[in-house]
Amino acid sequence: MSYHHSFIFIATLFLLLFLQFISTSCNAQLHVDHYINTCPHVASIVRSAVEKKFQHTFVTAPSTLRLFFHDCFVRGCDASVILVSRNGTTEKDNPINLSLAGDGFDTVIRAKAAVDSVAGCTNKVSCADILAMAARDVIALTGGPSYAVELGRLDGRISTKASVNNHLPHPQFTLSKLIQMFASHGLNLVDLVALSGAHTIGFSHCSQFSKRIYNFRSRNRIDPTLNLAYAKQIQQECPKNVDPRMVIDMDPVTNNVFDNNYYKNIQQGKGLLSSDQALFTDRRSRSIVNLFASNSTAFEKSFVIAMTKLGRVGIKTGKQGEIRRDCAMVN
Ligand code: HEM
Ligand SMILES: *[C@@H]1O[C@H](CO)[C@@H](O)[C@H](O)[C@H]1NC(C)=O
Ligand SMILES: *[C@@H]1O[C@H](CO)[C@@H](O)[C@H](O)[C@H]1NC(C)=O
Ligand SMILES: CC(=O)N[C@H]1CO[C@H](CO)[C@@H](O)[C@@H]1O
Repeated sequence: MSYHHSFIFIATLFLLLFLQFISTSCNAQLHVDHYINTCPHVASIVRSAVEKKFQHTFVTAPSTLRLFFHDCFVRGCDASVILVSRNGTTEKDNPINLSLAGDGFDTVIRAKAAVDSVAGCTNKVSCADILAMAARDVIALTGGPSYAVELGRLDGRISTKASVNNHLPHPQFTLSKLIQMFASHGLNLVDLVALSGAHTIGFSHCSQFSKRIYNFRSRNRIDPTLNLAYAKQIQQECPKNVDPRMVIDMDPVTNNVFDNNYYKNIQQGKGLLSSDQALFTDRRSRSIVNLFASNSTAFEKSFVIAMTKLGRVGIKTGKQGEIRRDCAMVN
């Protein structure tokens, strides 16, 4: 080979490696303007569908936000949580789903229909991206921060009941266990504390905390980290043989507003779930709670960063996924 030929050979090799690098880095990454050419107005189409549903029922907000979290923690943000099966074997059939309000699923189905009804957008936007945008919209609708959502996720084809086990945090988890589970998804302690602030809106079934008010550590007593007056209040709302469908506010003060009051509550022993209160009881996270309680800008900034990181968990690109025509079924 002449000097000239080997130069061309090496240059071509470098060019190919470079192109491969570019294409994999683009495929592996999400972009806020992913739909700029295919469906440029997707964000406003989703927003108005979500707004419409929110005006009909407030539950739209907490149920959609929680659905996004559950989707991302189980097999990544791929809308696998929305898949249904005739034989009842998908993620949403796991008993934990009892607490996933149907309105969250309905929000995505409606927003998808709105997107598909716009010429050019039909079957161009993934259900996973629609869920990520809807989660952003409900946060803003309840008074929280708004932010640009990274897009370009594909929808997964697999959803199993079993994959939910060991992938979602339980309200009885210790802080160490929570830290471990969030870290396995690339989320650090600040992200954990910030994302837990989502419990500033929404509802919890009595069973999620009844041990704390009636049978703490299998003894007939109240969890000592609970504010006593608050414990008595939630005992009133959740008497011993309460209807299992009964739910109560997660934030006893401003439950319909996405604010930093969640952190002020847990400073006072008014964290409804044991996992909420643990953020203040444990010294490792207490200073973060104190910061978010005193500075809502700091909370909002950290929350947006953490939501963006959450939205990158286990995303599917290329042959790993598809754009579902019907969010509830694989193509
Ligand atoms: C840190 C670990 C977490 C635990 C242990 C946890 C646990 C729970 C539990 C037990 C409920 C009550 C469910 C029910 O009975 O209906 C709940 C509700 C909720 N969670 Fe979490 N969660 C955690 C983190 C998150 C995160 C990261 C988000 C979102 C970013 C989130 C958003 C919500 C919302 C919005 C609700 C209210 C749902 C509704 O009203 O329909 N949670 N969570
Ligand atoms: C349930 O249905 C899915 C297809 O919808 C199938 O792949 C799976 O094997 C079925 N599981 C059982 C336990 O029948
Ligand atoms: C609150 O947090 C923001 C953002 O981190 C920061 O810029 C600001 O200085 C803080 N405010 C106070 C009063 O500490
Ligand atoms: C919304 C939903 O799919 N709910 C189901 C959750 O799981 C229980 C049984 O574990 C079903 O009865 C619900 O229909």
